[in-house]
Amino acid sequence: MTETRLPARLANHPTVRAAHARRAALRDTPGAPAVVDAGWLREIALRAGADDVAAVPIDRPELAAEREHVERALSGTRSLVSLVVRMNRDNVRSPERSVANQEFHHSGELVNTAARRTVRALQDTGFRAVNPSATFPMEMDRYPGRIWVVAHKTVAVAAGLGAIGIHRNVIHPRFGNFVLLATLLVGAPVSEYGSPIDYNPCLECKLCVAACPVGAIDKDGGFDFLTCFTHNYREFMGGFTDWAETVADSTDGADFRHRVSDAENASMWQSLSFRANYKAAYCMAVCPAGEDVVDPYLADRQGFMAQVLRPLQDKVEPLYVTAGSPAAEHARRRFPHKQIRQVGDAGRSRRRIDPDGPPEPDEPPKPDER
Ligand code: B12
Ligand code: SF4
Repeated sequence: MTETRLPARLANHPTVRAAHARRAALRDTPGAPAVVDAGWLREIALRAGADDVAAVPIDRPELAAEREHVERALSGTRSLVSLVVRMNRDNVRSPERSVANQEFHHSGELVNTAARRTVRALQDTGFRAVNPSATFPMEMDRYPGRIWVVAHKTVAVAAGLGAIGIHRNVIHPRFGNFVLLATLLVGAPVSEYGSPIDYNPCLECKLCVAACPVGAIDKDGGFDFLTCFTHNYREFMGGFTDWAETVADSTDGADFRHRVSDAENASMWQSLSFRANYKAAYCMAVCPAGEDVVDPYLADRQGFMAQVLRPLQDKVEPLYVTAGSPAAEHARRRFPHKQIRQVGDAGRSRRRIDPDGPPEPDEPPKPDER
């Protein structure tokens, strides 16, 4: 590091003297780090709560789209470190939404904590590092554009911690898709990097396709972002805006209650007061892939479906779809016992700024269709 000449007043300040002393000591320590030791990093991350970890250099071709975003969060990023935290499978599989949501929220906290603790250890060893949020909060001033700082799935795949299944979640070779991910941005090289795995743990069983209540997952691996966003994220940004507009558009309390049920309002209150709750995640719940996960499926496939898939398919619940969408048709055909709720288009603000996006729907949904 090049030293700039400091004015005497600053050079004699106790903080500056202490910093100089510490730097000198570090210089004199044999093997003072210029490179993060991969073994040390792994141990720190596992002790911090991660279940698996691997690093990847920022100049890998598959990370090209991440570079400008990562650079904005930590200029001079050299390596990305992917952390994996396991979720408890039967919690994610439970048809009771409060059980699954609790698991997602708690695992989100664990992965954020593991990431933050690892960053603290890196900092204290002399490295620059940041841990962008694993889930929310994100950069909402960019909404409806890319609001996430770094794409954790892309990094995990590049680092060799799994591959993307038909449902577009990362499947870890051992833990299956029952994992949440975080990424550390580090301003130094790491001594050893991971590489993509040479097979896909996805079994192509298509249970995820059968489980999604709004047909967001195509059996060939296509994923309809807006369909998932409209239903699963009903109580997140897009659905909330639609809900607020419904409040504004209602003529009085009775009209509002006609449009939105008490249970839906209570659910929105819960999401706003505690944390936004997902409506599904059934694709993840039913996925049998992964060495630690697959046994019950292999032992009795019909039994697995009866125990895991069917309760989610049978659950009576509202399904949020836009009028005339393929999701509305899918829901009506496949899940006639569920309540179809036609809502405003959660993705419309994105379309307003996207000239290539589909046109606005001709008419907003009528109250009696909701
Ligand atoms: C955006 C996002 C979503 C979007 C889009 C999902 C997607 N397939 O990308 C929505 C809201 C639908 C979503 C849903 C879910 N998500 Co999400 N999500 C993210 C986020 C913020 C970025 C994803 C990403 O990298 N996309 C880019 C590329 C890599 O993804 P892609 O699949 O190739 O491309 C899709 C997107 O670009 C999307 N898209 C296209 N245009 C637009 C425009 C906008 C504005 C947005 C937001 C997205 C979008 O559609 C593409 C087609 O698939 C990450 C957190 C993070 N910071 O990384 C979590 C993350 C991917 N989500 C996660 C989870 C758990 C879920 C849910 C299970 C949540 C739940 N509990 O229900 C569902 C699963 C849905 C599914 N089958 O994918 C986990 C996945 C863990 C794993 N094992 O892979 C992550 C990594 C969060 C975490 N910290 O662990 N998610
Ligand atoms: S449910 Fe089956 S098809 Fe879908 S991602 Fe998992 S293993 Fe692949």
